[in-house]
Amino acid sequence: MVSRRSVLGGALAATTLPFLGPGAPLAGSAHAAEPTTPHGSGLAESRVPRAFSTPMPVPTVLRPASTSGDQDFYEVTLRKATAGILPGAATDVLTYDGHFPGPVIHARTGRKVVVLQHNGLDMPVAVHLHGGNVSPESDGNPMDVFDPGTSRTYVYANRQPHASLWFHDHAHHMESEHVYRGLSGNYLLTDDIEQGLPLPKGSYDVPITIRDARFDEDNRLVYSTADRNRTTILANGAVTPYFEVAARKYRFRLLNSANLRFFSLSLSDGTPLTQIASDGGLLERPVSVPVLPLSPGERADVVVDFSRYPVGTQLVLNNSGPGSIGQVGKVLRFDVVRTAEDPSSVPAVLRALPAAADLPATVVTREITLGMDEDGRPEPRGFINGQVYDPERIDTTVALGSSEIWTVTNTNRRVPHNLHLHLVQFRVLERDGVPVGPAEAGLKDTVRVMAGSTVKLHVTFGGYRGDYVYHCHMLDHSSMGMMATFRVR
Ligand SMILES: [Cu+2]
Repeated sequence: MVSRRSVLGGALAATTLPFLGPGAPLAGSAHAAEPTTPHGSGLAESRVPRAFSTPMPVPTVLRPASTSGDQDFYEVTLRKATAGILPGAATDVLTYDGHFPGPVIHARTGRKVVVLQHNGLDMPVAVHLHGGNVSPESDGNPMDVFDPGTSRTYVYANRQPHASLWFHDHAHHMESEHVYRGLSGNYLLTDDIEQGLPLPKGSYDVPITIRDARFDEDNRLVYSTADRNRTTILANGAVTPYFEVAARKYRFRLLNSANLRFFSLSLSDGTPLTQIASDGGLLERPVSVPVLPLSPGERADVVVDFSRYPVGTQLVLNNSGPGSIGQVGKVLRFDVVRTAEDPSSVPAVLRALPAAADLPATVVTREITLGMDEDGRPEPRGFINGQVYDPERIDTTVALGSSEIWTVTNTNRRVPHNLHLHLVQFRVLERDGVPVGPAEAGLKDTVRVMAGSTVKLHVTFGGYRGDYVYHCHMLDHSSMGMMATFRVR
């Protein structure tokens, strides 16, 4: 197979991107996000910005270069840029059209989106629409890259219901570093069902992408595989920012774009979050969640009603996931600064989804295992069903339109994983033999699979014939080989 090093070739070596190689320590993989040192970011403590000292940016919405009857056409250039992430300093990042955090594309079901991507970087790239039901030519398969100086047209038919999707780089062996350095953005697909609901809209509907990062003394983003020292938390690209809100309801579209870190999110006053959507769009009903778990690649839309707080209130979005609370325990702070009218509401029923018992009959049951070397070797491998990813191999063949049960087991003793399938939205039926709760019972494309545990999925392979990948979305792990290919025939 192609190694990450050979993919790097001379291309990356000629750039200024630091590459610490696959020999970076893995000892931390058991709790991949836990720091080993008290201030393990590598950044002097004095240079870490004070929490809540910068405003949270709202990502830029891309405008179509042109529109016609049934489609919007976008033109985007992937290029290097600098971002002011740390105080008084510029950090080199990789971007779509210069935007850090990544930009937002708004799409509507039934209306095609065409994106012409120009590769202005010095590495091959592939753009994947995560959660999209997309033809194989436009899926951004890891081996289907386009080179520096060339362009590629991606066509998104949007023949699927509303969902908070996202797009990101998927170039094999490089997706992890590329996403880490900035190559991701939101793709918010809406439809008549969603638009017909009185949920918060416009400036009260805010994407919040959370991730971690590690900086060096020169304000550079440091990337090394399975790095446990990414302990600076970014919300929309800003370090533990504040966000000024009105005393009314907001919809926040939360996305975990981190490579390894699992977040467990909660409000500092103990008020539960009202979760209204998961990866594949609205849940059937809103769910009150005291703590919201979000693994890499997962999305959850929540509504927070700030009208319960007087103006002047400050409310922190906390993280109780792996890691030191002092380093990674705070994500951002909501500052209630004004009152506002609020015509929005959260209906008791958001959409209709078939009950588990009413899902299409399944013809095949498969056992999928996820695992990686846990013995501390310098170049750990990732496996699906015992095999490292080989792009020449078709691991699973499914029939177009058929439904299958996938039983997915994490065979590691300590390392958590998750599983993302391209092309489809699936349903999670069970977790360790127990039916999942309502927050996980909607449409999903990425599911957490904790060490030693098993999830049972119902997957319908609709839309397109072709080859697609499934992989752990801890991108360091997929880079290590925890990826496989299914063919829809
Ligand atoms: Cu993994």
